[in-house]
Amino acid sequence: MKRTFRYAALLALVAVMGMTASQPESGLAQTADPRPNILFILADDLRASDLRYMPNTRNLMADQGTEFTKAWVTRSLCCPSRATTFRGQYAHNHHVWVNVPPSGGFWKFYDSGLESSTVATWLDKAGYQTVLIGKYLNRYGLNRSGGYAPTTYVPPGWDEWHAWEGDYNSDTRYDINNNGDIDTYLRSDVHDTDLHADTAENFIRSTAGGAPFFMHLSPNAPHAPSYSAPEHAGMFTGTALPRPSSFNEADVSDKPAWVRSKPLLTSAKISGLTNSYRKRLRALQSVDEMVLGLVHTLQDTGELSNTFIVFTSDNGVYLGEHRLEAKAAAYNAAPRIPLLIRGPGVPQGVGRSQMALNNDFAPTLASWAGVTPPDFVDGRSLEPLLTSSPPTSWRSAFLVEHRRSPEEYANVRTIPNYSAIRTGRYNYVEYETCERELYDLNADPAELTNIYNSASQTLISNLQTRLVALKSCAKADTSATSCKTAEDGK
Ligand SMILES: [Ca+2]
Ligand SMILES: [Ca+2]
Repeated sequence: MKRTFRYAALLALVAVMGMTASQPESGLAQTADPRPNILFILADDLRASDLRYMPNTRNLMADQGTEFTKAWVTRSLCCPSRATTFRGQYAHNHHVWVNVPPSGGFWKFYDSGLESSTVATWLDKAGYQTVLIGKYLNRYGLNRSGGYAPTTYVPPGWDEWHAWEGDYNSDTRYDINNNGDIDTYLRSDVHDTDLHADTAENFIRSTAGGAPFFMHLSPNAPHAPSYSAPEHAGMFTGTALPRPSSFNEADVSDKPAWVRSKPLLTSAKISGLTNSYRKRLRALQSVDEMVLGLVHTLQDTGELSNTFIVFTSDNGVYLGEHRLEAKAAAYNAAPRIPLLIRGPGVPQGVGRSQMALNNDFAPTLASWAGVTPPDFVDGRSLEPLLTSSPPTSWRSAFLVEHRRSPEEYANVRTIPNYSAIRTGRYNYVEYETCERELYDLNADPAELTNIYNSASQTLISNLQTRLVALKSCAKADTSATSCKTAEDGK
């Protein structure tokens, strides 16, 4: 539904109620929709630990909201994770496995018809004003061969559309599809995150007082090459690369062959990672300022108290942990994401250690909007955890999965296919190579010692049984265990 149509509908409603359009604004405000606005902010490749360098976000979202200290994506790669965010499904149920066609990317999502039912279409049908600003899905704005082909296409469910075209790799210019018009911007004129922030603030101001909005706001930061605004150029020039105990893991004899084949990081490699890390932190400063500007705009327009704000990421990345870069593996840093939520009734300044997944985003947004999500959704609403008395029973495990494709870039395609189960205590990984990994996260949170060969057969067999149920779980298929049942282990 278009905004103009909604405004006409609101006027009609006002007329039916015996009021006239010439009444003062307070008369209109009384008829306004009481449902909350939803602002969903999805950073790209942000690590949970990066939040320490985002003071506004910590202050406005963590101190004034709830922080999920164990939030995860179930496939740590951009496009599959974003498909999950829009649909609430594990990758084995939406089948968008990678970033490039034919097994993934925008084209897979489009060709499979998955756009016909997303959190945007659900909320749009319920009368929400929906808007996407920033990155949509990898390969949007590229043709099937990967050539640059900016598009005027707008997927169903979106009333307003300000989507990034193509890759994130031009030092000089970029294109945005603004509601069907392709506009070109110069980096020397406007930094992309700042442009998205302006677009978002303008949208909030233009819709304030009308139907509730759902905004999917997805900056490219801090994804490589981590462009930053000129005013942040001098920051973090001496900041050290984090070196957790898993950094440049000395002994990888316990690890599968694809990790054993990685050499120790050289000092040149570590300098490169340090440089990348500093660029990431600089790029994040505009995201942090964007959060501040949006909260102020919501406050100015009187919408803040009735707006849920989610701040999260599509995946983490490795910065030398286990000698790795990039993502898609099952070790902590890539599937871990930051997750901060504030809004009406959400406890402030508290943490939740229950497992929250990207599968849960779409059903959580639906529950805030009063919409029942479709049967295919695997995730669950996080609403019960956003009260002062969260339930004592919650999922006790979830699945992390990976399927490689020959088209995908080397850091991803060299990881053999695997399915992994994470419980509160264990991370157990089964590779297609028949290699196995098991980490006791209580004794070895850095995942330095694979105990598969010394673990009890009972433990292995319990984890295997649960993994079998998880990797084929599906709600729509009555012959499979539902993902909720498989995660609950009951
Ligand atoms: Ca990403
Ligand atoms: Ca080791």
